[in-house]
Amino acid sequence: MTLEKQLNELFEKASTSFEEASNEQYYYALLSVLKQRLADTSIIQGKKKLYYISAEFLIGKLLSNNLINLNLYDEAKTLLESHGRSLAEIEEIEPEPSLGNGGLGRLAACFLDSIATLGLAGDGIGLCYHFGLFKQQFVNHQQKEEINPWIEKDSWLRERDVTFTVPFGGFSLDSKLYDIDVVGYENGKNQLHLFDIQKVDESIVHDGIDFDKGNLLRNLTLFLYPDDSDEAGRMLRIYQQYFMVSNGAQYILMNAKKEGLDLHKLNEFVTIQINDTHPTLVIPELIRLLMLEGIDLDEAIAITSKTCAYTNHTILAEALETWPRRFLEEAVPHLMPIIEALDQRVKAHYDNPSVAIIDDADLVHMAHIDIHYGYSVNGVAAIHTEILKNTELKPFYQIYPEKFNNKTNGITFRRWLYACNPELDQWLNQWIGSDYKKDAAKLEQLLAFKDNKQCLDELAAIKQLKKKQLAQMLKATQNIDLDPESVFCIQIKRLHEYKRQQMNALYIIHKYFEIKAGKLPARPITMIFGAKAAPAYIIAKDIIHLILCLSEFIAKDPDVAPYLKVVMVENYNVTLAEKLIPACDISEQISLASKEASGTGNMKFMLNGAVTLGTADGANVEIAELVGEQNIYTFGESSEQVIAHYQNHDYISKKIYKQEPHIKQCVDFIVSKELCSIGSRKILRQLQQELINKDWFMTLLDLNAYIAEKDRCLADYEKHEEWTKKMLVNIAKAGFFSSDRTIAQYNQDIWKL
Ligand code: Z15
Repeated sequence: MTLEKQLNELFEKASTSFEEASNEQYYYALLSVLKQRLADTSIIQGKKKLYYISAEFLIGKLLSNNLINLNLYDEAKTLLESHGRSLAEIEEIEPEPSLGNGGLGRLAACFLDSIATLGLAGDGIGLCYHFGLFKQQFVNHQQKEEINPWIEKDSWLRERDVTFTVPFGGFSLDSKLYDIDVVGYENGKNQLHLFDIQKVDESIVHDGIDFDKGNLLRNLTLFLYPDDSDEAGRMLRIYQQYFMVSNGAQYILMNAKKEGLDLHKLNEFVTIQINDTHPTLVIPELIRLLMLEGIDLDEAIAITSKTCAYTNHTILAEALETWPRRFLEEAVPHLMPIIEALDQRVKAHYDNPSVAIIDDADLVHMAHIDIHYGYSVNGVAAIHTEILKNTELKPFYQIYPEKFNNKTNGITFRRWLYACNPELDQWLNQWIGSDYKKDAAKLEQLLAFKDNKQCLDELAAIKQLKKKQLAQMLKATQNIDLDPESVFCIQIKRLHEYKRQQMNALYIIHKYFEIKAGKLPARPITMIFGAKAAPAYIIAKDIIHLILCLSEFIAKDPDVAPYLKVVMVENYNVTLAEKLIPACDISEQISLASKEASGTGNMKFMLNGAVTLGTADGANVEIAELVGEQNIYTFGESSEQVIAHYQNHDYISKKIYKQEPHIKQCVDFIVSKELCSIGSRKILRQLQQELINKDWFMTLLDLNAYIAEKDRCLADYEKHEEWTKKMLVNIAKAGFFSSDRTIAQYNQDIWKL
């Protein structure tokens, strides 16, 4: 049956028509039709199955994604257009499930898309948070958090008839399972299993995102923890993590038994990928459950160790989870004998306190459990894996060199090209055909048209169009005025000191001084930010305050406003990223070298024809190797230099502040009376002092190099044709960053499905 016929039937039932139906009616009709099509899609089968366990799956809206993968996108588009509607306006009705914080959660979502697209049997296991990552509002130039509900009566969730009992110290909780179908691009489907508790009480939330954290029975799955690369050492988080993995492990064993598999050979039929340390307790839990099946401790440990593999996503000390032993004793006392047994085995083998599971301070190191009792440890970009092997996890690498491997991250082109930039997709189809959709490496064929004037003109025109579309959208939704003729520099990512949004803010202050002094840029510059700060991360919130104050201050200065504009979009999320990325000229990837494990926004920008301005960090390094130095702007100290500064304690920001008058001038402007009259003197002072006296992530170290390279980049932007060539080369070389490639490598080296 055609989409048209199915929608028509639904509209008739609701006494409406293609002409009269509201966008809402269109959305829910499409949802219902697609859910049926998904239900009719066959589940991918295989002898061995992957379970990707993750506390976060930042799936974003699913309407366009599912239309594309079910091969209904063109049909839907044409149908809607014939009735004067657009997919974009109907998609606005869909709430975004923000079930993740940032890169790690979005990566998990891209991976599910690629796993299904490659026809691999692999399900996600996570939690059904009732409120996704908070909604961000700006009030008085400051971030305010609001709840972010997404579950409606009709949604992509499918209620399953599956429940497990999860034991905790002193009580137990029954679970309820919801599934979301994950359909591959022109392939069968897998599932994302999201576990919930039976009775969630949404009413206990009051005043922003505060709630009674003591009432576990009612609030376990209420919220996603709003921290990214930052540990929130709260008790509730342990309960969430154990609830997730116990349900996951019980689900895996239930299926294994249903299929009559030999549990002694579980590793031949099942592999579990542990996404960062958050699901680590699956290891002792699986051991416990295998023992309940009559398997002895030694064998249960051996089976589990051959089944579980671990991905590390960060070297930031504050993100490497450790739990005080007494927390675990309280929450999951039944796991403690197993964790202790695991620890004793390590201590019996290795006389090295740095690889212990339980350290002298009685802290339990989650990553250490994963590395000793998993069969693979991978980093997420080449440089990151090297740092793990040579620095962060060196003692482990010496014990288990064979376990360590790199899997450079990737992104799904279905969402980050076809869905968000259909114009660019069309252009690609015209110049190189559509083979690249199944084999991203084919994008390199574009290089043949590097000197083709028409090809370049069309590319430049698409960028211009996407900038205009963004301007219209931001005007309509946030009353922001953008000049599409200006150059768009975009930095969108979680707010964190190591990502150095504050360095970008200092560049803005530098430009402000230049313009004031009569040194005008060749064309107006628009600096666009989007970022949420963890609610408890004070400095991050202070940086947001600075950016919002600068934005207003510059807009009000008639000398400067025509040349410089600072925009911070409210509530940056996946949906906004899909609009911002295609409109970007310069992609800001300016983290302190060694600190950004990979980054994935950098890949999305490149694929959409932005040129990277970045440090030699994470996947930027691999982007630079691919595109060549002509087509990227790199600056700043290397990861080796930065690591040496930390080891030698020889970075002292105050020294730079005192020695470099221009840097001092920029830093001191943070507390100028102009800015303090717009914002809070106390907050701005606090931030300025932080930069002078601590600056843990070395903002001042690279500021001069950043200013010089950004200015060179902006000057090159004026060489129109050369710039468009750079855009083309970036697109042509982006094929490597398809998550289809990443997943093929995970499968070949780790999962062997
Ligand atoms: C997170 O988003 C990332 C790492 C973490 O340890 C946590 Cl808790 C959250 C990010 C990295 O910062 C980023 O560099 C990487 O691209 C992403 O994970 C996916 O690997």
